[in-house]
Amino acid sequence: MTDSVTAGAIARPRLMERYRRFLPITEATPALTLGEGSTPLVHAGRLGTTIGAPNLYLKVEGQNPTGSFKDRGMVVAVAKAVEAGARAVVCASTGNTSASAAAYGAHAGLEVIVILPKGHIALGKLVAALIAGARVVAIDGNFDQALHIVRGLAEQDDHPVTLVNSVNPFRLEGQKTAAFEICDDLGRAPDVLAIPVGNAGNISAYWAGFREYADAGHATSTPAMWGFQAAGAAPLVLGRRVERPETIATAIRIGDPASWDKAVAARDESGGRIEAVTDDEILAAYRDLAQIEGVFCEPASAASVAGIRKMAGAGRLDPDATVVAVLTGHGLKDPGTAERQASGVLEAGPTLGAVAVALGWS
Ligand code: AN7
Repeated sequence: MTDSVTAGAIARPRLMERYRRFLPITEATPALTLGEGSTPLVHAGRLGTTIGAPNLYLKVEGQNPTGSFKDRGMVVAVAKAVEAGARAVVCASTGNTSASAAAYGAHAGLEVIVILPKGHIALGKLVAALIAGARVVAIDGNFDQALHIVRGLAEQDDHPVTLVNSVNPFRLEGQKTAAFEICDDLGRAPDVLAIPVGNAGNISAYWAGFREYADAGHATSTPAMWGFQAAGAAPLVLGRRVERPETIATAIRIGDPASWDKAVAARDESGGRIEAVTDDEILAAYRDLAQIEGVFCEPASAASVAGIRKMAGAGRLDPDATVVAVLTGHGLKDPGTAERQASGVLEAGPTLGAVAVALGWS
């Protein structure tokens, strides 16, 4: 582990330092960092105007070190694991948690074990875990079954491992800092916070963050929390577990969210909603984010913008509302979906004339 501070780390403060007073950090907590947090809040005026939400902002969490919001919680969870004397960490994952655990575990010198649903992990996530040296076990089952297994592994006395899924409370502590950043950047809390929901940890963390920041006097209001699930994996919308969740948004292919009760509380206490969006709606938002705003997120992340479009279209969004959509992960995580959704490469011979023909100029 390193204490070094680079020039970049000064411009972009360490998450655990910036919000130390809101985090469970002690003198004994190692100053772990890979440069997480302090991600951009981008005004999406063109796309927002198109979909009926002109004051739409994007919280671009793909700019975290391993390309997703998971790094905010993982830095705290791994630091606290080191503080407690852990030698190994374990998680189940739809991909991003494993990439994050592998990186922070490597940086801290811990062994990392990840259990994944075979065949349903986007390539960029899988290779990130593997290159960092994590031991990866793919099961013939889904995320919910993998989470059940890692809970069991974490209870085995002969192989002590710390569980770093979002059932580890330090994960949500770290993740709530994104709500602080949004309030700091806007100078106020948004009216609506739109967020994809899978295992339901992040919506719970954001709600805790907005409440704590308001309680501390840093904001005068809290947003309505609008969570969006994929239609084929929408247990919180249906009010019951989904045995066989299916969606192109593999990150949120989860049928039995661990933070179910916290997410429902976030929805109800904030005057919010949790709704479903179809894979087609997700993919349309995914393409539009890239093509109209230049922001390339992964499919699951686009559920937040798909949801805003759907609610605005149904007349359920005040067009004057300040809306923040959380884009949870980077588009490069899932190159396969991007390739299938994008237009193809034009080919031409190595001459000006041939290229002009390929471009339709002559
Ligand atoms: C890009 O990596 O569950 O509702 O194991 O990767 O807090 O689960 C990922 C979840 C949204 C949903 N967007 O957040 C995992 C995992 C992206 C994600 C979610 C995930 P939660």
